[in-house]
Order: sequence, then structure tokens, then C-alpha cells
Amino acid sequence: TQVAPGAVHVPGWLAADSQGELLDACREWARPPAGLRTVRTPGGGTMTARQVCLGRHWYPYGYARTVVDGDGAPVKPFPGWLGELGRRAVLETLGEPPEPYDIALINFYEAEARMGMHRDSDEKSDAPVVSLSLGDTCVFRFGNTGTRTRPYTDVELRSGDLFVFGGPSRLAYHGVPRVYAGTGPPELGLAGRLNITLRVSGL
Ligand code: MD5
Ligand code: FE
Repeated sequence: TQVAPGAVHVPGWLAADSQGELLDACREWARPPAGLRTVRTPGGGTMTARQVCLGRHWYPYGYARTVVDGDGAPVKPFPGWLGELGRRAVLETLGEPPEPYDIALINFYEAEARMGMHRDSDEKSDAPVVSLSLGDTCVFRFGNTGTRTRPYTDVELRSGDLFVFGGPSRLAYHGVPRVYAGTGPPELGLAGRLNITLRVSGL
């Protein structure tokens, strides 16, 4: 389903077994060193979703090879199979092959976690961002490029959903105002929500 030009939502893109494999991988990546951490914003706040990065480490607002604002360890490598998954996602939705993906940001939302409206502008490439969701259903809020304010399009993202943000939607404001606790597939065994985004750093 196209939500806006270049913004395509594919419910249930990942089959149940693929969701389980991706979750297992996320659990490995979440372990220290360079594991799951709390992100501190420049304003002195903390993000309620916790994060782990592969390939390069995102910190407000740039990319580094080590966890500069955490344990300082080298960031875990970005695996080739994850890049292939991203390439396939973009081919199937936008019909054009992207540049090779080299970064993953994995956000873990517990029941009360959310993400405020923001734009992802720290990548030097305009390649589409690929988003995969696991676990609890959330409200994903898709906004506009020029302003953080309304009108918004609210979309529910469920376990296994794919969302690709390319073209004119790449720099749109977006956020996660709400996670519905306990709504994920019971057989997945995840309490909370995971979102994996694949990006091209352009570095
Ligand atoms: C999430 N993550 O559900 C979202 C999904 C983040 C983030 O926002 O920055 O880690 S990715 C949503 C996204 C990425 C790039 C562009 C747009 C949305 N967009 O144009 O709406 O944890
Ligand atoms: Fe974002």
C-alpha cells in the first residue's frame, strides 16, 4: 500500500519463521559489547526506545565506528544477509535496486516507549530506508517533509510488516506515538516491539 509517494507499506512481508530468525539475530546484537543502549539527546533528554546499531553507530547527530556515547566498543559488523534482505525489499516495493545497505538501527520499544516526530537526515545518501517491525503493534505516524505538524497519516505497524521510505518520503517527519503492549504474535516470544531500519550511510 502506498501511503505517500515513495512510502510503501507491505503488511506481513516477513513470514513467521523469518521473524523468528530476525529476532534471534537482534538478541545477539543486543548483547554487549556495543549492545543495546539508552540514547541521550543533545538537549539532555533520553529516548524511551533503546537502540543497538550495526555497521556504524548513530549518535545525535552523526555516525561513528565505535559506540562513542556508550561503552566505546567497535560497532558490530553489518551482515551481508541483512543487506540482501533490504535490497529485496526495495526491489519488490519501488522496483529499483538501491545502493548497498551498510547500517542497521534497531530500536526496542517497551510498553511505555515512543518516538517523537523527527526526520532522519544524518545519512549522506538519499537511498530509501527499509523498516521491519517485530512484536507488538504500534501506531506509526507519517507526516510531511516541510513541517513537523499536521496533517499526519497514522498507520498501524504489526509484526512482520515492511515499510520502505524512498523518494519524496525519505526526509518526511515521522514518529511512533504509541505501542500496544501484548499485541505481538505469542509464538514469537517477544515482549515489546522491535524495529529494524536499514540505511545507506553514504560514508
Ligand atoms: C521505528 N524508526 O519504528 C522507526 C521506523 C528511527 C525511526 O524512526 O529513526 O529509527 S523507521 C521510519 C522512517 C525512516 C526514514 C524515513 C521515514 C520513516 N519517513 O519518511 O517517514 O522505530
Ligand atoms: Fe526515524
